[in-house]
Amino acid sequence: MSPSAISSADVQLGTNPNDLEPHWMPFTGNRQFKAAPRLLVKAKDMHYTNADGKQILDGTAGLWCVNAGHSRQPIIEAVQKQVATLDYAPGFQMGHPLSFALAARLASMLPETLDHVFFTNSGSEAADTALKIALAYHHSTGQSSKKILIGRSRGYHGVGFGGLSVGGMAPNKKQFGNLLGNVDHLPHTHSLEHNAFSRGQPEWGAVRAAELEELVALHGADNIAAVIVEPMAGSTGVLIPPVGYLERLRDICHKNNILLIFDEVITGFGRLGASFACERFGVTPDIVTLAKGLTNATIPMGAVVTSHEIYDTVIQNAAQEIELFHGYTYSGHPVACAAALATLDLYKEEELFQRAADLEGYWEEGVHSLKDCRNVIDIRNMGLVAGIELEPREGSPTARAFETFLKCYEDGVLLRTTGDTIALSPPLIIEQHQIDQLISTINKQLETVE
Ligand code: PXG
Ligand code: PLP
Repeated sequence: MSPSAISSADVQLGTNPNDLEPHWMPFTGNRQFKAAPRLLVKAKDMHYTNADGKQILDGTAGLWCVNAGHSRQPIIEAVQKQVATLDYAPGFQMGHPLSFALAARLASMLPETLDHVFFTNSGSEAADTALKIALAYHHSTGQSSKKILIGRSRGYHGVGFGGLSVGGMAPNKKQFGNLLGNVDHLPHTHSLEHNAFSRGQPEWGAVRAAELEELVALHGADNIAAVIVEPMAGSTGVLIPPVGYLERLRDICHKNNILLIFDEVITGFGRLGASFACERFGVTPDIVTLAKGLTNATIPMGAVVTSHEIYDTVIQNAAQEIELFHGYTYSGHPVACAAALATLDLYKEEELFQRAADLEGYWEEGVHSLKDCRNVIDIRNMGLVAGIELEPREGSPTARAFETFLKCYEDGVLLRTTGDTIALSPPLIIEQHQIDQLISTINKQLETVE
């Protein structure tokens, strides 16, 4: 078959193992996958269809991103219409109406002070952009010594050099050396000793925010540009912020003229039963990063939302015409903007953020019913997210969770695992009986994993 004859779901792969070889897959055991591939060919609402024609219940909203469920008609139509009307427009020194409409829409959804939007194509680009904006802001005020970026142990901010440097997931970093200088890390807040099987926010842990004062004492406030954290750490295995923790970070940043960045790539768009984590926790950062649920993952897109104070400072103090030397070919891509606008309409029309809040109690009962399952050492939840942590198997950490993932997949349910934690984050349209299916499948399969 000539390459031009190949089209998406019609491709018949797998008959020849070499078919899979050329694609270097991301964050995947390539050898393992290619020896026993798991190919998805279709999706609708809560389900994938795999290459064997089997229905798979999506317990992870793809990769935490398909919040309104799969292949939703209004988003499909918006994308089809846009691609046929204005496929692309240059974003540098030119514009098109949809990106302005989308920026205004996002600003109206976030806390009042967060009202200027810079578009990217992914969460990784959003993280790197946010860090660069923080540096540019201090540069604009003449405080160029403020260069240190502080992240957190176990944090995930994507895979660009900036996000990876402030990130704190060891396996993601160790192949790449020291990365950026001028970086330090807060400790994470996870503690089985104090917080195992907490429901919602754990009581213990605000004390870990006080470490920021230590870092300020160590480096000097004059040298620190920004602190970046996920309000709820997702990728590392669902760590819910302890009561008072985010407030304390906010307070210390205020006092020391350090910008606070919330990476809401996962927590945005209803995941925690509110539009954004900053709304749920009542803590407003200076910068928010978004991606994933922004377009329901139909078309890749990310965004950085900053306060008007940051925007005004960088814009008004610029000596040159172009105030910020940063941007991507596809920043504010018209098709992505159309997908995002249709997605935000759908969230609103179906009140999906409220739906996540309404389901939280049922979800919490469901996930905590797994407490006595084999090897379970912790369960954490909030909104429509849960982490189920397993005791690592001696000598082969992560194997237990991965085997559970494989078995559940065979049994018609898609999970995500990270280390020895099973992470659940279904589309917000999930029905109670589907929550029951998800929980009962995990319950059954956990008992079969040694
Ligand atoms: N920040 C946060 C908080 C994220 O969770 C990114 C940035 C990077 O976004 P992109 O779009 O560049 O991937 C993320 C992404 C998982 C998993 O299951 C998590 C992410 C992506 C893929 C898988 O652990 N988070
Ligand atoms: N590499 C080269 C050679 C380029 O010309 C460009 C953009 O013009 C890039 C990388 C950056 O690509 P993007 O703007 O899609 O991030």
